[in-house]
Amino acid sequence: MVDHHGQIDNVMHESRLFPPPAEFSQQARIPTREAYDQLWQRAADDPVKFWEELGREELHWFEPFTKTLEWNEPYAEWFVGGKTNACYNCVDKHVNEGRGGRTAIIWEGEPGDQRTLTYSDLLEQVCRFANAMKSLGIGKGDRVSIYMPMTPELAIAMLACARIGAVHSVIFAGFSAEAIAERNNDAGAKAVITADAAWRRGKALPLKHTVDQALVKSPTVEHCIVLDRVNEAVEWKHGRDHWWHELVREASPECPAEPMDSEAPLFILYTSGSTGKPKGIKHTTAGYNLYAKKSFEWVFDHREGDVYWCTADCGWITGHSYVVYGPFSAGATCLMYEGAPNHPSEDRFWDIVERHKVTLFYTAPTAIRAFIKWGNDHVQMHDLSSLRLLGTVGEGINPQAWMWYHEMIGDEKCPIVDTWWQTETGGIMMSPLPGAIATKPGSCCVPLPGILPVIVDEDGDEVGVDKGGWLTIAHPWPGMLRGIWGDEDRYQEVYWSKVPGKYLAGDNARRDGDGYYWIMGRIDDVLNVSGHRLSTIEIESALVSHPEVAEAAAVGRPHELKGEAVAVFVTLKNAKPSDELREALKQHVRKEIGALAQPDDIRFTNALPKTRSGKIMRRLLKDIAAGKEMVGDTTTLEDYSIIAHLRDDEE
Ligand code: 6R9
Repeated sequence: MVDHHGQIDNVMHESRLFPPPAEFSQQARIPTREAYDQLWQRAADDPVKFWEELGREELHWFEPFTKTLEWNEPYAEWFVGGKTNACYNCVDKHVNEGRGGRTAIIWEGEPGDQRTLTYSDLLEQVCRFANAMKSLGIGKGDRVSIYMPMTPELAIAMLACARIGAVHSVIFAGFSAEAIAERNNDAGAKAVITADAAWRRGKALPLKHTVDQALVKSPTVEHCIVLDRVNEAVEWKHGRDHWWHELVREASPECPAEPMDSEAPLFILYTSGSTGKPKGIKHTTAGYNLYAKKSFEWVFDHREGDVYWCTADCGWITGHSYVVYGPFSAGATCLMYEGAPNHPSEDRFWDIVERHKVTLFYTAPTAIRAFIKWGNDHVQMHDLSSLRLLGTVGEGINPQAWMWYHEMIGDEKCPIVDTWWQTETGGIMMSPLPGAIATKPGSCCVPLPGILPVIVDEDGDEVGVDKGGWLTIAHPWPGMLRGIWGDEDRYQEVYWSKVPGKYLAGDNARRDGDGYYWIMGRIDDVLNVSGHRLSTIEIESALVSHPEVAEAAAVGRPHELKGEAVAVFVTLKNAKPSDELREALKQHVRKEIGALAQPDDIRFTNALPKTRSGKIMRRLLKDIAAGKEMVGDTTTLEDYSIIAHLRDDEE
């Protein structure tokens, strides 16, 4: 029985079950629990054969592969010997098979401007831009940073790189010049693609200006291509800078896709780990492409006629796999929106859903919490009856927010897919299959076919039902990362050293008696702020680079909208604590990393609590930041008086 009035908001005790709506299941790709069980079991019995068949059927091959998997732990090669092209699979395939007239992108700019591109239009624009890059000498294997607003050109730039075999590295357009330079240098980028500016809540963010500052410190970058989005005045370095529109005007609309080795790098995407330096997660061509396509089809149950909207920015993995590579490979019609959800008012998303008759909607819990706060009126003034499926990603969704999404947005008739995955996994690993799996609010439910999760203890032994432990994956899968750009050791160490033979995800999880998975947060010092991964050490490094800061510790604390907020504890060299300094430090972190890492709270203290061996006691700081009266184990604390002092310094 479904209990709509359960009071529980604690995922440890959540037991409500929401079966898939019958009308949804009837038409679904995977229509029953039995069908899912059979498919999953068949894949689990022989994962290599399972992926071999899909690999042959689902991708276009210039040359067929000769071996499905070459596994030398921790190095996987999928579809060895084959040649394919991710851009071809996303675009040409549809045009060549008679689907060129289908809408690929429905785009809405923040000021309200709109564009629609068919798959044929997309092909032409991708080819022109690919030729434009070639004319600058950019080709196979070159790295290209992309720092752009959510415009069709962002997707076009990614696809054009894939087409010519260049490796893209998309940098979210909120990152600072420092962060861009760090990524350019780590990847050895040859070019940067950007725009004059981006619209954000009616203001123009000067992207080109930020890139100019980064390029002073990016010696490998030879070219900067600039999209004229906002018509802002920009500085220009002749020879280095090129207008997008001028390049494509002269470029030919024909550009055959480059046959790429299955394992040729497709992109690098930087994400935070538990050290100060961001990791360049490397994904390759065929396996990633296949996994993005199949997971998209399974999880969103996509079919012709759907209007699919994933609200993620292409600066994150969700934008790579579920704005670009997954949906385009599946021939979907994708909505892309450039701006903020509350511009010009808090109903912007629902206005878009109504006007474009969106059927599949995928967003993040942090957005859902904002919608709840803004109030139901903004939702109720719109007709959302086109929706047939809702999804979430980026962090756990608490059952209360889940219920609001289910009732207020889904009108109790849309399955909710709570999708667990990571930059490293390439695609969704666990999620309810919407036609087959009854959902539980707060649970990401079950693994996708071909995915074998195992929860283990610190000795690597599998734990029992309802016992928390480390989430690992027991068998390689095509979408898995292939390494960290330029850092083999770190790849081995982070993901493969603690639990031999299994991929260590970095999350805690438990599996309940029905076989449902519940994600219980990170095992490392990675924060999840509004669904974005931040490294505590990265924030600390930024703080200590300020001349007045002696030492800093960053921790997460619960936050109503962001999920986690950044709280930092700072000891100063000579300066006296002041509100001005507090503000200056916030701005400093913003400059060093970007607005998303700006601390919410800064507390000044004479000393940080440390163990006798000198480790900062983060757990204790976490409790203090969260305002908890009782703090956990302090027996190893070196100087107990510090705690009293830290508590006194409430803001
Ligand atoms: C896709 C993405 C990955 C980390 C991951 C986990 C958290 C993501 C989640 C979730 C609970 C979900 N996470 N989805 N936690 N339920 N449905 O977000 O990639 O930015 O690399 O973050 O996000 O902690 O390990 P990424």
